Amino acid sequence: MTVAITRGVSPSMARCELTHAARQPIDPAVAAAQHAGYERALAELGCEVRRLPTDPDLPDAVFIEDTAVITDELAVITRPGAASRRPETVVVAEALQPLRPIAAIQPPGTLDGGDVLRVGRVVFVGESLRTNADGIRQLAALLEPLGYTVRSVPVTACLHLKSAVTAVGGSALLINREWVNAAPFAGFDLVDVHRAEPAAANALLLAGTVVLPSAFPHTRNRLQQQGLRVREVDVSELAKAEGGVTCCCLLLGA
Ligand code: CIR
Repeated sequence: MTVAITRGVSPSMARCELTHAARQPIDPAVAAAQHAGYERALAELGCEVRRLPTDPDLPDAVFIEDTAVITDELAVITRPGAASRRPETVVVAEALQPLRPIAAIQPPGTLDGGDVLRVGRVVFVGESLRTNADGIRQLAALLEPLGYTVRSVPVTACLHLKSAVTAVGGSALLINREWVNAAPFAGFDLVDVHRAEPAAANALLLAGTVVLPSAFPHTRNRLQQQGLRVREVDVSELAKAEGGVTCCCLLLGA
């Protein structure tokens, strides 16, 4: 069974890191209710959901994806690019310790899990404001001996690589070409987000179903026209903190 590790919404979420979005009031209670709905969707899709406790001093803790990169063989604890987020990794490392051999990105490397898009044995890593070349080099040194190919992709127009491109099944990638150059993804079937929904490229593929924010109905239609199954979730309050659907879980065995 796929295990989905999540982390509760922090009461201090309104003080989250923001890069591209303007700060607006965030109601942690609304965010927590939406997060619980997201966890229910993961459970309905067959996951065992394990929620780690949040921390009032870690506003972005709910975005647990950024703290680790997990394969069948290894868990790599990241060194998030935002200094405020580095303490988030402590409880995540403790939770993953019994489940995988553990490695960790070391200074001066930085790496956010949101920059890591794994498709089979190919791992695309965004070089972004959060992930630097040394972090990518360290990840490659850990994964390539295990048979993975690591490819660096420049990311300048959005927060993370997976803000702009995610896997949605088979060889299909959902992409916003205005936020990332499509050239590194030649050979994949590219599904473009709808022009009116630039943030829709962050989708979570789980058990053959694409989990997508309900804010993106035009892109949902496009995915369904491709024969893909879509499960919508309302994550509008989490989106105010620049979070999407990939960033709220770590998956093991997906
Ligand atoms: C941050 O800026 O780090 C958080 N406010 C949002 C992180 C979203 N993470 C992700 O999409 N992987």
